[in-house]
Amino acid sequence: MRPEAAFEIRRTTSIVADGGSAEATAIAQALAALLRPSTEFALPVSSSPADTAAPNIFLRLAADRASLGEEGYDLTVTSSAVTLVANKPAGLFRGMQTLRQLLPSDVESRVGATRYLWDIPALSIVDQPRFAWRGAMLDVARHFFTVKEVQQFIDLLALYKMNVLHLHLSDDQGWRIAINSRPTLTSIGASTEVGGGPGGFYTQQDYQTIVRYAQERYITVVPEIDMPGHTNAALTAYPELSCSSRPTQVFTGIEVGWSTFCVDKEATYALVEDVVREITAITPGPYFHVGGDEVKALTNEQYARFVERVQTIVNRHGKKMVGWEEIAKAKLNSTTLAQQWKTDSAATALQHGSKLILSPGKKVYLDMKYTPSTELGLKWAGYVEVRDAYDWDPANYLPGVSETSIVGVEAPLWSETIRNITAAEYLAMPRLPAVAEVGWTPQQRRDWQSFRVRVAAQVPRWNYLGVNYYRSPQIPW
Ligand code: TNX
Repeated sequence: MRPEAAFEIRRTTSIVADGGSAEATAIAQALAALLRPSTEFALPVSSSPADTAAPNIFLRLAADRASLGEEGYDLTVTSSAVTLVANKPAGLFRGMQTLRQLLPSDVESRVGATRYLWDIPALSIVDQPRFAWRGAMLDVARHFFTVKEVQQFIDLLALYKMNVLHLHLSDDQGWRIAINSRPTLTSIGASTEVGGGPGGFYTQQDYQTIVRYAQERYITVVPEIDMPGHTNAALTAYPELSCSSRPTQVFTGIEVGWSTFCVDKEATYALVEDVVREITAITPGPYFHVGGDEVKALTNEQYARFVERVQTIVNRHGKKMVGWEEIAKAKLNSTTLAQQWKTDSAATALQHGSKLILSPGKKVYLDMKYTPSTELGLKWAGYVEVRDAYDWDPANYLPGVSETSIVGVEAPLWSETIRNITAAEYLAMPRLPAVAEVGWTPQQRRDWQSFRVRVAAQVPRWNYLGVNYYRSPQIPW
């Protein structure tokens, strides 16, 4: 049987946003912008094709395709047309990433690639994600990352159809977002970082730039202010919120678990109120992450009382609470999400009716070393090679936790040992695409042997994009 002829992008091709909706048009424009530098074609975006005889690309939002859900898409490629249909704009955006993957990798070139043919193989795909939450976390507190670096990280998430960027905005070593009613949080609390570097913080405008950049890629930003522990930076600005009230020193080391807000002081809740109010006001997504991990300086009763009160504050500001799994010691409500990173508290969280985000350290912690000889990273959860990150089933990982209790998976990248985006990429690639596939593709269609070949084929793209990666011996590069 002869394979069907491929679609070929020509100079005369139009990108047609069917129906001309603002969202479909913006996605069509993003596709035109992606294609322009490499192909040197200035493809028109319109609501009807400039040349009906040309091979055209159609993007369509179809109200009658509810079965495609929030992010599913239906892609058909023949020699005469590309037709991408989705029920929701996010689905068109995800489908556009598939189209991007189907094009020759030279499409990623930012200068004219002298190429003969911009072809897309004939095919038809109906595709949608297994889990609604497919995320990565960037710790901008231990080391600060610039807005541009965060955008580079978002680009990687978008390429692999992830939809959540969790920003760890505060920790013992730094407070990284301006709170206008509490200027010292950043004027004092952002002044350094692990190792004693200059630190830094985002103005609210910077944060909104990040949020908008993510939003354009259908990625939800989940801001985290870690409390009541991991709060030394805040306590350098507000020493009166520690139980001892003694001035606190800036901290540039990496030990955890020793700092805490004094949970018996009303002033603590006044601060939390100001912080939650200001951050939720500039966060369009439905979540606010309160951290809650590793508090060794409080009793369980004190800890639970704090988390319950903060849950009320977060909910009153219209957001659902997310916290690290330790929050299950408190009474959670059913809209709260518990993020599992060890294994011990899943059952309790489920009893509250809360759902889980799975971030098991041994599988998806992007800051774990790949092998003993990896220079960057930590190793408390073990070494995490690419296959470890790929070859596990979220629905089969924690005893008593099945598919319906899991909202999804998230890969945290803690930054004690990484100082810039190049180092972040080395740890994220190729484990981040591995976790992306754990989150997107149903278990029965996942296969390590297939993944390792497909991920190797990504390298020319990473080279064009300037993305650093670990040359794992498990991958046939
Ligand atoms: C544990 S995972 C932490 C972080 C560290 C990380 C390093 C979690 C909720 N807390 O404070 O940065 O290990 O891997």
